Amino acid sequence: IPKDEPSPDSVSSRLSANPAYYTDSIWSDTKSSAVKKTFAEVYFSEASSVVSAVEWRMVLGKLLSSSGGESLISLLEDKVLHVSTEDLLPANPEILDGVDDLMQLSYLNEPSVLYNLQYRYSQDMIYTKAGPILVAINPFKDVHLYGNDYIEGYRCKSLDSPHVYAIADTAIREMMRDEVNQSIIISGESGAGKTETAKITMQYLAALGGGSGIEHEILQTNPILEAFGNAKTARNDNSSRFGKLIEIHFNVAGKISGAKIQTFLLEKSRVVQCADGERSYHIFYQLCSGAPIALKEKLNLKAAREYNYLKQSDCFSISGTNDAERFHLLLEALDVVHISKEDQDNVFAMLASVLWLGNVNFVIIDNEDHVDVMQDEALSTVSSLIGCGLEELKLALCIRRMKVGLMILFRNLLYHRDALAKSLYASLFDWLVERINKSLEVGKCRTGRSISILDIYGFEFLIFEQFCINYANERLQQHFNRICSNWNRSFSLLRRYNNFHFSQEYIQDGIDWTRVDFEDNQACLNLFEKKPLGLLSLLDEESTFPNGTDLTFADKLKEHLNSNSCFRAERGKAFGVNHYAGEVLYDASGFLEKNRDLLHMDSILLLASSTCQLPQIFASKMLGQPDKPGCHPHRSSGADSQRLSVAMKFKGQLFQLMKAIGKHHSSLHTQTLVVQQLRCCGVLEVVRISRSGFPTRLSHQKFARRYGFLLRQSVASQTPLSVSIAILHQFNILPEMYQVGYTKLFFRTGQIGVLEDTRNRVLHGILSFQSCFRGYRA
Ligand code: AD9
Ligand code: MG
Repeated sequence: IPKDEPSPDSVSSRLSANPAYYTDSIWSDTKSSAVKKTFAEVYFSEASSVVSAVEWRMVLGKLLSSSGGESLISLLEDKVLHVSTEDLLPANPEILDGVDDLMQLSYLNEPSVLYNLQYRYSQDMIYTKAGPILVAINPFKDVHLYGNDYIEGYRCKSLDSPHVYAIADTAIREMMRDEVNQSIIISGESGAGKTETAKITMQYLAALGGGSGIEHEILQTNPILEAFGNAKTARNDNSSRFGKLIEIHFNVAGKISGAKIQTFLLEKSRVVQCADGERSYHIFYQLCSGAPIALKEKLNLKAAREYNYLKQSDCFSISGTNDAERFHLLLEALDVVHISKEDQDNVFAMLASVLWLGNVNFVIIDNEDHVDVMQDEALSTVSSLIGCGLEELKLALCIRRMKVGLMILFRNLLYHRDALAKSLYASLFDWLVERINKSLEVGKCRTGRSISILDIYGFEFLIFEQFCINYANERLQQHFNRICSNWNRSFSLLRRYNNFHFSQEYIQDGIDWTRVDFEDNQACLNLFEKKPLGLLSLLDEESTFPNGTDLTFADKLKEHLNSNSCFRAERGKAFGVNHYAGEVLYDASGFLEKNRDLLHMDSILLLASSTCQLPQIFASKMLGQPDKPGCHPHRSSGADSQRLSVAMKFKGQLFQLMKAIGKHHSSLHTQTLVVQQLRCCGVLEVVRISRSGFPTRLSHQKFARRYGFLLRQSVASQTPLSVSIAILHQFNILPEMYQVGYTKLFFRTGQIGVLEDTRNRVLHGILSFQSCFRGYRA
């Protein structure tokens, strides 16, 4: 649009008349006009898939002029367009490109934060600080940021640089110095890199606190728990399907003395059912491809393709992963945590029995309204692997005749078979964690010093397990909000003192300080926890009704919760919950069944009658010994063993967890680039609070070098410190806006922007002059 292009003179005069945009770079909202969208696509074509995921797109341009609510901006290739001034956000001067703490940005807005993260990411700087938070962006490749050299670099150095090692180092130092337990909470969406981050953190702690050998054991728990608790999903080839809190204990000398692992809500349903292209737990494929011939024969083990549970999703391998090799690494890890060869064989027998159970089938007996178990290889193998008689097994799998149609009876039988498979697997997982904990047991000389790392699986959509996990994330968010609010309070004195300047900052930065307080998610938590009319109570109530179905549950929700602002009624079995991370639509299908999680009493008695050790242990746990604090299973008078509902058990665990991490000091890592996640985790809010100090720091040398030429008098013989002070005076920077340190200058938000603008204009003048001069000579 060339005719709109203003003359350079009018640009600079408008710029100086418009101090709000003195950096003359701005972000423009491209959603509001079709013309702008074209530019946006050109500009951000590479990133468009990421950005469009949250329907958010901003491009960088230059402000040419601004009047009457309209602005003229230039984009790439000298394209110029009119936009509403309201749609513009100020961008930061170049000198702040890629700052390692978002607190240092002169202008804090989403595009600036995203630009900064992208700028760093493009140079493999995957970590960025945001005040007390460490943001990590998944590199999806090996970045050379880890290993012994790096560990040595960070060891006890109290470095403030953005790295997960620095976070771990701070945790150790503060634990030792203040004798306060520490927690590191890792949050982010599925595939964001939480588990990898947790492992990197553990490696650092092990390197610093190692010596006794126990650190090696602790690290070896990772391949074990990943084999049994991780699976390939659509989003992540190694997705954790359970939550984990590992507490690493230290002695008075700062050396690791032991550890304790707590796990949450293993996704049991994956054992019997998984979506196309996904896999069941890694261990099954590892066992099938890696077991030595003798073990295969002993367990009558076939290839993964032979098992119904594994073949239903038509996905057997993960590119770049060798399951057989992993199996051998797993055997080594099991040795390290002192699980005997005999116990290992017992574990593999249980795994094989789960696989074979999936192949057990039923036949409809002609002319009788009767369904029977098919007597085949699957049935006999299960019976020998579980260590029970064939007849007992048949009896347990065949429920008594019910007055229902044959097809329903058939379905019920499959359901009971799957329930046994799921509960065998879940019991095995719990047993394994218990055994690992025994091996890592903290010695008698407990010091009470520990660092906990929480790696809980991220926000996902739709089904029951995710309903529980999203509830847990909601609680964690509240915990985080509280930490930050406390932190906020500690800044409030400073803020009151500097009230005047802060209000100036608001105007310059476009910062809305009224938004600094964290959005409260109590309303959503109430929606879950309220009694008797909350999501969890209603779910439990409906689960106890014999005639309750997923549909009656969904209807009840709509009846009682419709007026709740965090709840949205949908058609059929669907309902929406307004989480802090955004609205999530749930499908109540399977909620009741999964919440009841019943195992038929016949199945439990079958396990109890086993001649093998593991099934016996599992059965006795099911029959009433509380296997975890907070869970008090009891035997009901009915035919079924009625345990605490899954949701209530999970709630109990969650409260314990909050109690545990509530006592600690926490720091929080968060993952991924997407703006929505930054919003979810309140990253911008934290940075806003942090910025009430003096976030921009420059050494005297750098400052003098960059701005010294602007001084009217010669400074050739002066020290960088005196040059710096002369610059500050010449530009009338208010004393409240900076602090002079021994080696550095500290500035309040936005100050560097003013100086940069002056510098640019002077430089621009000099360059124009030089080009005229060259033209004349030519
Ligand atoms: V889930 O909620 O358990 O589905 P996570 O745990 O957030 O998820 P994970 O740590 O498993 O994600 O990371 C996914 C993949 O990203 C890993 O398998 C690695 O291939 C990749 N990744 C993550 N972090 C790093 C890293 N720091 N360096 C290199 C990484 N690769
Ligand atoms: Mg994970």
